[in-house]
Amino acid sequence: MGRLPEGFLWGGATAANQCEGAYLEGGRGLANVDLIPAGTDRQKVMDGIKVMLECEPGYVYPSHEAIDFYHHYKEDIALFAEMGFKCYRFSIAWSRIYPNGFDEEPNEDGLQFYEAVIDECRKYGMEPLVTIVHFDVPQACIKRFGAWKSREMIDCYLKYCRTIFNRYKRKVRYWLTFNEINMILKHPFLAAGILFESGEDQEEIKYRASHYELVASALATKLAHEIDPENHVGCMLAAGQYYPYSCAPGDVLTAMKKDDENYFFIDVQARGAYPNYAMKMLERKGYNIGITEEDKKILAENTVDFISFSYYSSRVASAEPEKYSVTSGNAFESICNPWLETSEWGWQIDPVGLRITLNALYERYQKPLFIVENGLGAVDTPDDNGNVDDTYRISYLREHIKAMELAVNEDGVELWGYTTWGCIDLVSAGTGEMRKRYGFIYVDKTDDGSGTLKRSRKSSFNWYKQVIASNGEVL
Ligand code: BGP
Repeated sequence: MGRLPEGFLWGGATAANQCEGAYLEGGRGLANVDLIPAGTDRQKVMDGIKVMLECEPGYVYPSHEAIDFYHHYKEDIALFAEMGFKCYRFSIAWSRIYPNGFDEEPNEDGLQFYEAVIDECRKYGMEPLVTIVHFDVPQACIKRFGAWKSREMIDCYLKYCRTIFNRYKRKVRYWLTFNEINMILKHPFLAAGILFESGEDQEEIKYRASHYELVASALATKLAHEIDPENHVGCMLAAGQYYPYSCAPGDVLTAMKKDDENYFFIDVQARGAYPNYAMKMLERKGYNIGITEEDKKILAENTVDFISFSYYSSRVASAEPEKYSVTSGNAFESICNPWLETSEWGWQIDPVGLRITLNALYERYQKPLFIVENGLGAVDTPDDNGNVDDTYRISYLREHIKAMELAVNEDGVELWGYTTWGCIDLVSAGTGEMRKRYGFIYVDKTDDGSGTLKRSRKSSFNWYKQVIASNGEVL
């Protein structure tokens, strides 16, 4: 395969709540992500249907220990460095910095923890790519303001941003404002701490909360640039192009409309204004989401520098969806694509779809792109010697990297980097399971909480190392 441009940022990605554990250590406050249990009620809590604002007896909360990255970060980052990572994407837990979200002063212990993580990356020449919010909202903000239902969250968020932008100035140059910002439409409690009262129009609330996040994202972009003009700020979309089920015009139109529902967020963040189709939708539904003239100015003047996204699969839509069976990959319902294979968790596998998505995003926005999540969640079974031979993961990644290289070298897409999801095994966001693994590094921990937390290299570890060393040529 062709090589990628010099300086291409190869690496891996994690999120605080899925790997750190130590949920109450170092002065950390509780957050929505600590209140989402594993098991059958997980979905209802993530969707804001079952209210769980305190940890309840009888439930297991996977974020509380996760893989204990909090106490293992040096060992873990050393392993990333051994693979040759040029970049490590991680998130800061908001409630480690501001335990309640609205505290007067930040929590020094939390600031020091991330400083140590960042310094460790820098020691190995690894660029930190920091997600400011990866789904987390301090519990106290949910109780006091109803989380992102309220405009007051913008000030809390900006205070947090100001603190971390100043503290990590010149050490961190790449920032993402909100992980998978469109996830708020699918799992509002997981993604934004939102709960619903009876009689509320849930969709209207989701769009209002989205609006506050979009304004907060634009103001954070402004602030990051003021504090250090060398900061690069990106948005982050759960992406995956919709295909029409057939060439029937109704299917094509439906697929286009389904894409708009997701691109809406990035249209605002990258172009600086609500697109007409969104304004029409809000008008048609009679939603008042509180957009002010001042908001419009903020959005227009502070667009993002680059567009990042997660990609796990393409999606399929039809004007008559009831005729077909559905599958759901990364929360986005889709008609089953008969041309594709499916993972053990029902996510369809489509490397060509990555090339299509890269082209679609680049054509639409003409801004640099960054793939910040991609990977295969699978059951890994260590052999008698404890080795995991994850050839299935290698083939998944190989095909996706090939498609990415074609998008860059044949189609001319400007792409800054590629960080695979869950470069070390961690808790699944969707299911709360440990057995859904994505890593190059195996972590000895099971769903019942047992295990030594010992880390070991899978076959994909050495494979990815050679991919990075050859800058994508040897796959
Ligand atoms: C995205 C999230 C990640 C991650 C990934 C894989 O939605 O940004 O946090 O977990 O999907 O999903 P899952 O963990 O459900 O397999």
